[in-house]
Amino acid sequence: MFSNKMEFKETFLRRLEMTCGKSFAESTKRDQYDTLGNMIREYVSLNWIETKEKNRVAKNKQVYYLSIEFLLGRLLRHNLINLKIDQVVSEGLAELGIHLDEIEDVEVDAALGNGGLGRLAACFLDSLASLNLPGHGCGIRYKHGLFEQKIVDGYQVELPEQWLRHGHVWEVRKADLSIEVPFWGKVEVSEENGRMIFRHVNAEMITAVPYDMPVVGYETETVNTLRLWNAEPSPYPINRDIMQYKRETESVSEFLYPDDTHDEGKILRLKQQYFLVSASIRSIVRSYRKQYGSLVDFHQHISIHINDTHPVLAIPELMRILIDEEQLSWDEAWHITLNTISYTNHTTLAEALEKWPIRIFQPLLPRIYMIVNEINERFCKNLWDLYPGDWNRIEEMAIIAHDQIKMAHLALVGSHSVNGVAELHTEILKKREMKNFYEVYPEKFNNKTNGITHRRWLIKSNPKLTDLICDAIGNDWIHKPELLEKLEAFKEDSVFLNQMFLIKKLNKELLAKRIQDQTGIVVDTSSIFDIQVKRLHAYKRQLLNILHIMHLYNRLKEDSSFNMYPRTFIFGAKASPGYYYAKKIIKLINTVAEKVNNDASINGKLKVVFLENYRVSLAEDIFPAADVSEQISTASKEASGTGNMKFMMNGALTVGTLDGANIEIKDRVGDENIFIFGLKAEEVLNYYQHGGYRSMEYYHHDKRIRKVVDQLTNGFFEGVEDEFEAIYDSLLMQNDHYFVLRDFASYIQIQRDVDTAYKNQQKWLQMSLMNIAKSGYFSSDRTIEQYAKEIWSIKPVGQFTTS
Ligand code: 26V
Repeated sequence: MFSNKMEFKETFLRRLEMTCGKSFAESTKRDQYDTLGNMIREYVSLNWIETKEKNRVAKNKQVYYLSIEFLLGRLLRHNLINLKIDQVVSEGLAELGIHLDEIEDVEVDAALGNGGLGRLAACFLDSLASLNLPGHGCGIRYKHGLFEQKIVDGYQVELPEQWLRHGHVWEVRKADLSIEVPFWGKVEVSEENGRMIFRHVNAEMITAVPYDMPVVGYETETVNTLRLWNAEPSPYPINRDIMQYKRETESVSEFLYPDDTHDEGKILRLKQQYFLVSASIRSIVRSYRKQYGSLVDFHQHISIHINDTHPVLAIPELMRILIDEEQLSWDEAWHITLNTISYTNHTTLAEALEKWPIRIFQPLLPRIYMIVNEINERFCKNLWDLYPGDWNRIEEMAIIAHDQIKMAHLALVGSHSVNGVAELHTEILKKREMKNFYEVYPEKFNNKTNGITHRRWLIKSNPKLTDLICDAIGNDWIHKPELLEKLEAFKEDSVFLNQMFLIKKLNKELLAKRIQDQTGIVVDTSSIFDIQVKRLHAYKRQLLNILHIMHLYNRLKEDSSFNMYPRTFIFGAKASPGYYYAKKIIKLINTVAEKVNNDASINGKLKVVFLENYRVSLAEDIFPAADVSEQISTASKEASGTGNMKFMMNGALTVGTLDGANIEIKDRVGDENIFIFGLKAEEVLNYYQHGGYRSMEYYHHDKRIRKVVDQLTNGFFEGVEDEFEAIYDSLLMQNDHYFVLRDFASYIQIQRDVDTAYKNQQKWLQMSLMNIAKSGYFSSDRTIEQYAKEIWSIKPVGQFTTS
């Protein structure tokens, strides 16, 4: 299509006129973006076709990653980089007087996810393609992604997100590949030639229309597919009001669920889950049948991974196809299903474990319910053989109990592999949360510590640091990120360290400008940029951070000689719309910011910034500018965390608890290059089990704590005396479930250590360097290689015929 700058410019100008029907002079930034996006998508289409063809001919085993979320962010620059044409394009555009940055800003993030789980899925797609692995994503094409957040008077306000308003250049609608997904109705059972026949009758159909997006690997010819399903009215006849039917149908792919905290609309969530699963599995089976005919060797050519329990109905759906359509026996079908499906657990929080009341499940999915019931009965029978008479254990482990279906139990029973997302998390699953299951199926459990794609989170987001690294150690690390270790050789190189410092400073200036544009707050770029960005949740303890800031403010006010290095605390976080407590924390952060930022007497030593609408594209500007990374969850609660890895890779130092992947970061950088504080997981879990914690005692015995806690309600924040009662109560009346006061003193101390360390610039830069050098392990390429080898048994696609 184009192989140099000249050709690019010619093609671009011609296409612009053709597609927009305007001259270049008349064209808008959006016209230019659309033209470029369409060009790039077409540019990859040959390799896209060839990747499919190659996999088919070589009969490669393929993996399908089923996920209710894919938090992709923007794709233009990402694709340009992976195709290695970013330079040709940006130079070509520059000669036409166009800045690629400005065109990039036209693109709205594809925000089809809430946080870590969805972003992980997006990083995995990038690694699969970049490692030439045959792996595809299956998800839902939500009309509205995660809500847009505005801060009004310190409060979160949610607006519906509209990423499809101007269309989406990266997708291709494939209406001819649509699938009809049945809901409601009845199952008629009959017997024919000694075989039970199940017929799902009077079902209401929803049409699932696939939209495919190319997933381009870095410097490879592999182009995998992300297939997102759109819910549309079916052409099948229905017996009710057509308008109502249309509305209900379309609502299935209308909104991404921001959480499960509300009962209302739960049925819609279950519909979404079956819609995703049924459409995905049936389209996989359809193309499999076309190639192989029978399904008896399905598991040898196909792996289906379920990202958390949301797609767990893949298990009964595959059973249904194998039994009802393929006429296999239960045992044959079970063998194939078990060997096809693998499952990742992403949380141990009880409130996040999915359960469905039978009264909702059975009428909506009658045939699927029958199969789940059969799986449960057979499983309970096995348990009875293993633990005769142990009713309690069987009741606890059953898939269906007390009129509820437990999705995690179904996943554990129906898949051959169950993994946690960091070492500690996997140990907690094995020893505590899923102990009973581990006893029955020890061979299923394994760990796959999360990772992040260094292509987006270093190469794309921090080009200056990338260039510096390449100048120092060459380019090999891009394909083998563990080679970043070579940077260790520069530990005593003051020229190199100084360049690191200058790059950090430039990145901080860029962020400072953004902060000023967005909030009007002027921040000092020579202060420490101390950042906590992640979903707002009590267990992540943004509260600990903001109470500590209040403490620092108190110190500065009380004692004019109190010596602290100037610090800018930056927050970004969305709270679930129904999560009252989380919203109060946002208001508290903004209230503290207001007070501190406007108090001239502290000489700008402290600044507090809340950046609204935290999302992937904003994150890309934040991580490169961070000095300190806040990873302060209550130990045992954060399954892994992945923001921690993004900060580390950009040279920020972690202030963290021994939780999730923080532990593995510490193991790699060493105690001297990280700031660890607080209770350990074992201690937290013991408190939960045996009691013994009284938050009130910490309040009474530590006057620093007493002061900040009292300030929540004593009029210290003028005009909002009642605002923070719920927070006050959680700390004192409800005994501080997340141990904020318990860890407070230790947090103050570690933050003093940070202050001291930062004052020694050379030392700080060395620590920062060590973090970058050891971050290669946390590339999702390593994670995906482990999944490919140890769970999926898939191998890279061979060389292309055209190359
Ligand atoms: C979901 C919900 C929904 C109901 C309200 C409370 C609540 C709390 C937590 C969750 C988390 C759902 C699963 C999830 O997103 N887990 C995250 O997965 C990341 C990728 O593995 C991991 O890095 C994070 O530590 C983990 O929280």
